[in-house]
Amino acid sequence: MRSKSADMIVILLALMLLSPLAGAADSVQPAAEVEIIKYQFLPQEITVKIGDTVRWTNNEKRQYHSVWFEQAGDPEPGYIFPGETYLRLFDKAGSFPYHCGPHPEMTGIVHVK
Ligand SMILES: [Cu+2]
Repeated sequence: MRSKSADMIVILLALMLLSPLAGAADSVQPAAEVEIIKYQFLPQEITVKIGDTVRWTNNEKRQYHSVWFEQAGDPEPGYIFPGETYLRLFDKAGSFPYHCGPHPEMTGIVHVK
């Protein structure tokens, strides 16, 4: 007979394997990082390679933001709250401007080569 704690470990492992979010977060290695702080995207302009993933991190104390590639045809994404991140894969070459949904004056651009 297995102990209760052994059963618990099996259940936890099963949950980890079944969770698509856990798998995705672990497998993605961002090629570039953008910090969101004081109503700015820093750096405001970045260049990555085709196939790269960029990670935005909201480092504000209280303010939420979003990273919206509206010109690329993306639907408006959810807000990123302090401490949260947003990941986007770039699979085509080009220059992709974006802005914050709630604060359209916050802009950035990703160049993909
Ligand atoms: Cu914003």
